[in-house]
Amino acid sequence: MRNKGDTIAAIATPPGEGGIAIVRLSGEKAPGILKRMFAPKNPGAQFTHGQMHYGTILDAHGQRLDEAMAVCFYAPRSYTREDVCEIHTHGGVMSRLALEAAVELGARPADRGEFTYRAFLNGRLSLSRAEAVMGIIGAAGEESARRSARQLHFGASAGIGKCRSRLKEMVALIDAAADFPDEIDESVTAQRVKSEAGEILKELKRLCDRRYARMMSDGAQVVIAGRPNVGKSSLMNALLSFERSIVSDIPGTTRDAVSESVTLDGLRLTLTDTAGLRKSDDQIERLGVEITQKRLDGADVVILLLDAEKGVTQQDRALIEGADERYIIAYNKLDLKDAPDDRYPAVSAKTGEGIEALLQLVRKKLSLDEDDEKLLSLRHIDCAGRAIEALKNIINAPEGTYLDLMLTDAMSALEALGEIDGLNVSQSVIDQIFESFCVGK
Ligand SMILES: Nc1nc2c(ncn2[C@@H]2O[C@H](COP(=O)(O)OP(=O)(O)OP(=O)(O)O)[C@@H](O)[C@H]2O)c(=O)[nH]1
Ligand SMILES: [Mg+2]
Repeated sequence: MRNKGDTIAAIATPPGEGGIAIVRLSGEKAPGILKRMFAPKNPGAQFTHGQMHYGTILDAHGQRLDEAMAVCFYAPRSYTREDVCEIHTHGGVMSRLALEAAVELGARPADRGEFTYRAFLNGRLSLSRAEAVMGIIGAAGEESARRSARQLHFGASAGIGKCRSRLKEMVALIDAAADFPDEIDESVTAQRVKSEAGEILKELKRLCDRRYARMMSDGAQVVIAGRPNVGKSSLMNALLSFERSIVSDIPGTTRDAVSESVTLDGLRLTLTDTAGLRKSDDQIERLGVEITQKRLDGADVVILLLDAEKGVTQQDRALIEGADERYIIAYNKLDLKDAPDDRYPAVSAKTGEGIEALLQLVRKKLSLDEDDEKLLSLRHIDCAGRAIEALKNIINAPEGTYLDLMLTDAMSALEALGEIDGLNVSQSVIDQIFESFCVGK
């Protein structure tokens, strides 16, 4: 990030046409620049904190550009804790002209995430809260937006906060044993430290769920598989409520993976219809089956479809044997024939019967329980992972290990967890985080 003494400016709204676009300035010179490029209708307007004014935007040479609204938020009561001014112009070209005027009058175009970076530097947001801002903006569906908003409000995770407190108590315990060697038995303390390390480690493991974090940021992968002609493409279309995949009664119709996004109870899913699984002499179909296999490996949930009319064939049995806990096995074509047994749920892609219940099973498999403490960001999971390694050293320390060594590991664990909120994080890590932001945030 460049000089933090500069006054920065950017368009904070998405590019393109829109009713309104917001040009935002932050820094010492912001109110002065605003006064030169915005003429309020009421010439005596004082630009009091948070009060919106109607007026005209002018370019750097005082030429009238457009009607607009403008507002000032004075330090420290602003997003960045600096003086912030916003000009609400019409969307499209006009916002760009207003930004150019601000730059000509002395503002510098903001880098990616620079407003939020300043909020972080000025102590308004911890690093994990700043990351939550990004999580909200780029959320894959309502569910992850809601959870990122909670992270913005409460910090990365209440669970991490508790682990940090427990680690601090552990450090105090070791310190006390070192200070009063005659009164406190070192081996008893070592045992207590080990058992506490075990408890904290268990809690951290619960909070670190990479699959959950990935699903929150990218959405979940749901793959429909089965042998040819069982109705995979028909099910795909039924789940999407439109004809995305080609359906025909010729086995081997789908030869490539066909994906589409849907939202299920606020969570974004990528649904993938695949080529039917069978041995084939056709080279293209064989390639299709290879692709299916890859998609199956990366799936969060697999719907393995069987044909109720044909019953479970030898080929189905092989597929069922390969199923793991991610699989939902279901009969299709319930309208033609009742399911041969009640081991698996049954649907009809044709009539829609059972589809709602199938979706609920998918939801259950994704196990988005109400555990709000789980970490959302892979960076946070990496930090917690380093704490876990340090705790393992304590737990596995041989009998008679000096408490000093345990202290070093406890301190490393504490430091690793502190990095989640930005304590002792290197500048390059911070830069990397804010560079993933968009300009104007
Ligand atoms: N009656 C009935 N027919 C269905 C149902 N689902 C699919 N079919 C029919 O079964 C045939 C195969 O359907 P597809 O959806 O193309 O099957 P698929 O599994 O995608 O087949 P491949 O792409 O070849 O692997 C078509 O003639 C569909 O109309 C259903 O629920 N009921
Ligand atoms: Mg198909």
